[in-house]
Amino acid sequence: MHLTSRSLIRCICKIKMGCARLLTIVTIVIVLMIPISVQNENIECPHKCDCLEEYVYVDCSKKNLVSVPRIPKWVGKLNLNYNKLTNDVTNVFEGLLSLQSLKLDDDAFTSIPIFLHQNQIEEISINRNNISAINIGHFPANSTLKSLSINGNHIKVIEEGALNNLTNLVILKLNRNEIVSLPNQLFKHQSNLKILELNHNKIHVITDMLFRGLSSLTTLKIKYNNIENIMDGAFFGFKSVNLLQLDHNRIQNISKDWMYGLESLTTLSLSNNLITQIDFGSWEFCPSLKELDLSHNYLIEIENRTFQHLTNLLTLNLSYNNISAILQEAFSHMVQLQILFLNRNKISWTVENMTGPFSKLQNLVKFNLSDNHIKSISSRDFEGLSNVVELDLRSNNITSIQQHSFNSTSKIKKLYLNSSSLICDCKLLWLVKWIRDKVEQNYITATCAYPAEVRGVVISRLNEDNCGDSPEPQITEHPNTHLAIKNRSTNLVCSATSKPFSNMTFLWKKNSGNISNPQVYENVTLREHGKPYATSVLGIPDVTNSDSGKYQCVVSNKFGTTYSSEAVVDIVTFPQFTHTPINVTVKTGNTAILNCAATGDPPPEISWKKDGENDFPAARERRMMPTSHHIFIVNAKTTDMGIYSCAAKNSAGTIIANATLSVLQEPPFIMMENKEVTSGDSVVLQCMISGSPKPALKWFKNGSPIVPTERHFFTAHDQVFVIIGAESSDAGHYECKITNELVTKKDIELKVLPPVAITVNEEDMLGLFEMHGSATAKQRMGDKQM
Ligand SMILES: *C1O[C@H](CO)[C@@H](O)[C@H](O)[C@H]1NC(C)=O
Ligand SMILES: *[C@@H]1O[C@H](CO)[C@@H](O)[C@H](O)[C@H]1NC(C)=O
Ligand SMILES: *[C@@H]1O[C@H](CO)[C@@H](O)[C@H](O)[C@H]1NC(C)=O
Ligand SMILES: *[C@@H]1O[C@H](CO)[C@@H](O)[C@H](O)[C@H]1NC(C)=O
Ligand SMILES: *[C@@H]1O[C@H](CO)[C@@H](O)[C@H](O)[C@H]1NC(C)=O
Ligand SMILES: *[C@@H]1O[C@H](CO)[C@@H](O)[C@H](O)[C@H]1NC(C)=O
Ligand SMILES: *[C@@H]1O[C@H](CO)[C@@H](O)[C@H](O)[C@H]1NC(C)=O
Ligand SMILES: *[C@@H]1O[C@H](CO)[C@@H](O)[C@H](O)[C@H]1NC(C)=O
Ligand SMILES: *[C@@H]1O[C@H](CO)[C@@H](O)[C@H](O)[C@H]1NC(C)=O
Ligand SMILES: *[C@@H]1O[C@H](CO)[C@@H](O)[C@H](O)[C@H]1NC(C)=O
Ligand SMILES: *[C@@H]1O[C@H](CO)[C@@H](O)[C@H](O)[C@H]1NC(C)=O
Ligand SMILES: *[C@@H]1O[C@H](CO)[C@@H](O)[C@H](O)[C@H]1NC(C)=O
Repeated sequence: MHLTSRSLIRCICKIKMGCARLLTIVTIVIVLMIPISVQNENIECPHKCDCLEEYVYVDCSKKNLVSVPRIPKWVGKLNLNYNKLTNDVTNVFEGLLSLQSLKLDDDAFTSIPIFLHQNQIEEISINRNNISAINIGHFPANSTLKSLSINGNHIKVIEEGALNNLTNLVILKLNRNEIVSLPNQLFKHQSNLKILELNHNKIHVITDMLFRGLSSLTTLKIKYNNIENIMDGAFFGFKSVNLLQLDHNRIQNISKDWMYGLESLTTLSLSNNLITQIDFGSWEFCPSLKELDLSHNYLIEIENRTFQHLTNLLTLNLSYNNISAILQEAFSHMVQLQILFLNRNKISWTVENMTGPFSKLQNLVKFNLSDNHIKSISSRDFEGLSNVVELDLRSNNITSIQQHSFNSTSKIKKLYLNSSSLICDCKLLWLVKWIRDKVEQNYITATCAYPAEVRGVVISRLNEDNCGDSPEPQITEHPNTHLAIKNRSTNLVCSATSKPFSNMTFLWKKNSGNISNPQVYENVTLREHGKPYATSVLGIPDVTNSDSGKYQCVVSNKFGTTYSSEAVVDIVTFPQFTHTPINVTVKTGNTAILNCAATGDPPPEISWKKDGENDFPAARERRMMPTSHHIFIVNAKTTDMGIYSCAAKNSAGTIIANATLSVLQEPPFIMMENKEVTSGDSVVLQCMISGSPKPALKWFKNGSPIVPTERHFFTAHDQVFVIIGAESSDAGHYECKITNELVTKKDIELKVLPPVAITVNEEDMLGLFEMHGSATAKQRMGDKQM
C-alpha cells in the first residue's frame, strides 16, 4: 500500500463514488489478486488511488504481469504499462463498464486486443508493443473510443475498413511504425477525428483519396516519413485543419495544387525537406497561415511572388537554406510578420546591393540574420523595421556598418553582433555612440580587425583617439557615362586606392547582373603623387546594341567592398553617307543639285556650309531648297561658286563631304576685228573677254599655236597679241580660243598688204559657242579703229 497520507487526504476531500469504495476495497483486492498472478509474488495491484482524476485510477504498471489481473468493475483508468502482457486478453475487459482509459504501453502485444464487447472505453494506448497490422474486427460498432494511440509498434499494414467502427475517434496516433502506404479512404468514418499523427513511418506518397472524410481534423502530423509526392487535392476537404506538419520528408516542390483546401491552416511546417521550388500562388488557398517553417531546405532565391498571399503570416522560418538572392518585393506581402529567421543562408549584402528589402516589415519584432555572408551593412538595409526589438547578426564577417543603418530600428534592444572583422576607422564612431545610447551592450561582442592598434578591441571601447583611416577601397575614378559607337570598341575605366594599399579585386556588373566573359584589363599598381592605385578597364571590343546598359564596378579588398557609381552606356551608330555630293558645274541662272544624305543612330542631321561658312549667298537669298537626299540651288550665280561641305552629325560624331560648285558665265568677247595692215606696221590683235572663272586663252595662227618671238608677244593676260613690223608672212587666219568648261573660239583674219595704203574693213564674225555640244550662239562683235 503506497497510498500516501497526502493523496489520501485529497482522496477524501475530492471524494467520489468509486474512490470511497476503493478505500474500503483495496485490501480485499490485494488479497484476491495474489493467487491470480502466480508468477509475480509481490504483486500489489491495484494499489493506487488518485482521486484528482475524474475516474478511479489503478496503476498496475511495471509488475512483470504476463496476464491481466482481475480488474474490479469500478476501475476507471487502468495502467498496465511495462508488463509482459500478450494477446490472450480478449474478453478480459468485458463488463468493465466504468473503464474509461486503458494503458497497455510497453507490453508484448503482437496485435490489437479485441474490444468487441460493449464498454465505455474512451482512451486506449498500446504504445511500444509488437503489433504489425491493424485488421478488421477489433473494435465494436459505434465504438466509444475517442483516443487511440498505437505508437512505436511495427505496423506495416492497416486493413481497408479496419477503422470503420471507430466513428467517435477524436485522436489517433500511429507514430513510429512501419507504414509504407495506407488504403484509400481509410478514414472515411472518422468525421470526428481531430488529431491524426503518422510521424516516423515510411509513407512516400499522399494520395488524393487517403484523407477523405476527415472533415473535423484540426491537426495532422506526418513528420519523418519518405513523402516525395503529394497528389493534387490531397488535403481537399481539410477545412478545419490548422496544424500541418510535414517536416523531415522528401518534398521538393510546394504547389498550389496540393495546398488546395487548407483554408483554416494556421501553422505549416515543412522543415528538413528537399524544397527548392515554391510555385507562385501556392499560398492562395491558405490565407490564414500564421506560422510557416521552411527551415532546412534548399531554397536559393526568394522571388517577389514566392510568398504572395501570406498577408497574415506572423512567423517565417527560412533558416538553413541556400538563399542568396532576395528580390526587392519578396517580403512586401507580409506586413504582419513578427518573426523572421533567415539565419544560416548565403545572404551577402554587398552582392545584393538592395534598397530596403525588408522595408514593409513594419511589425517585425525578431529578425535573425546570423550565419550568413554579410560583409557590410548599408544605410538602407534595415529601413522600415520600426518595431524590431531583436536583431541577430552573429557569425557574419561584417567589416563595416554604414552610418544611419539603424535609423529606422528605434525599438531595438538586443543587437547580436560578434564579428571580429570590423574596420574600426573613425567612420565607425557613430556606432559606438549608438550602441551606448540605444541597445543592451552585453549582446555586442564585436571586435576590431583594423587598424592594427585596435585589433581585438571590443567596439564599445573605440574612441576618437584610437580610430584610424578607412582601409576599404576608395574609388578614385568612376566609370563614365558615355555613348559607345556601334562596331567600334569602348572602355569603362575604374580606379581605386586604399590606405594602406592592398590587393584589390574588381568586379564589373551590368544592370546589376554579372557580365559573362568580360574582357577586363587590370593595370599594375601605379604611383601618382606618391599615391598608389589600381585600375580595371572593362573593354568592349566590338560594340553591339546589347552592350547598352548600366555598368558598375565593385572593388573589394580584404577589408571590404566599395561600389562605384553607375555609368550609363548608350549605343550609337556613326553617321555614314548614303549620298555624297560630287563636283558640279552649272551655267548662271540654272539649278545646281548637290547630293547629300546619311544614315546613323540616332539619325544624323544634315547641314551645309560654303567655304567653311554657314552664311552664304544661296542660303541667304533663299535660293537653296533641301529635299531628303539633296539640295537645289536655284538661279545659280557666280557668287555661289565655292566648296560646299555637307555635314552629317549625330551624337556619335560628324562626317563631312566636300564638293565644288562651278557656275559658268558665258564669256562675252569685248572686241574682235579683222584687220588689214601695211607691211612694216605694228599690229595689235585683241581678244578681250570677261566671264568667270577667268578662262585661259590660247592663240593659234592658221590652226597652230603661236609661239612668241621677238616680234610677236602677248600681253594683258594673253588678251592682247602684238606683232611688231608686220611682214607678209604674218598674214593669215588668227584664232583666240577660250577654254573653261565652255569652249569658245574667235577667229580674226589678218591681211598684210604691201606698204601703201591702209583700209580697214568691218566684218561680221561668227562666234562659235558650244556648251556640252548643245548650244550655239551668235555674237555680234564690235569694231574699232586701230
Ligand atoms: C548599389 O550601391 C551603390 C553604391 O552604394 C548605389 O549607388 C546603387 O544605387 C546601389 N544599387 C542598388 C540597386 O541599390
Ligand atoms: C515481434 O513479432 C515478430 C513476429 O511478428 C517476432 O519475429 C519478433 O521477434 C517480435 N519482436 C519482439 C521484440 O518481441
Ligand atoms: C464493426 O463491429 C461489428 C459488430 O460489432 C463487427 O462485426 C465488425 O467486424 C466491426 N468492423 C470492423 C471493421 O472492425
Ligand atoms: C450505431 O449507431 C447507428 C446510428 O447512431 C445506429 O443506427 C446503429 O444501430 C448503431 N449500431 C450498433 C451496433 O449499435
Ligand atoms: C518540382 O518542380 C519542378 C519544376 O517545376 C519539376 O520539374 C519537378 O518535377 C517537380 N518535382 C516534383 C516532385 O513535383
Ligand atoms: C521584383 O520587384 C521589383 C520592384 O518592384 C522589380 O523591379 C523587379 O523587376 C521584380 N522582379 C521580378 C522578377 O518580378
Ligand atoms: C569569417 O572569418 C573567419 C575568420 O576570419 C573565417 O574562418 C570564416 O571562414 C569567415 N566566414 C565567412 C563566411 O567568410
Ligand atoms: C538617418 O537620420 C539622420 C539624422 O536623423 C538623417 O540625417 C539621415 O538622413 C537619416 N538617414 C537615412 C538613411 O534615413
Ligand atoms: C597581392 O597579389 C599578388 C598577386 O596576385 C600576390 O603575389 C601578393 O602576395 C598579394 N599580396 C597580398 C598582400 O595579398
Ligand atoms: C595602365 O595605366 C597607364 C596609365 O594610366 C595607361 O597608360 C595604360 O594604358 C594602362 N594599361 C592598361 C592595360 O589599361
Ligand atoms: C572637285 O573639285 C576639287 C577642287 O576643284 C578637286 O580638288 C576635286 O578633286 C574634285 N573632285 C572630283 C571628284 O572631281
Ligand atoms: C572641306 O572643305 C572645308 C572648307 O571648305 C575644308 O576645311 C576641309 O578640309 C575640306 N575637307 C575635305 C575632306 O576636303
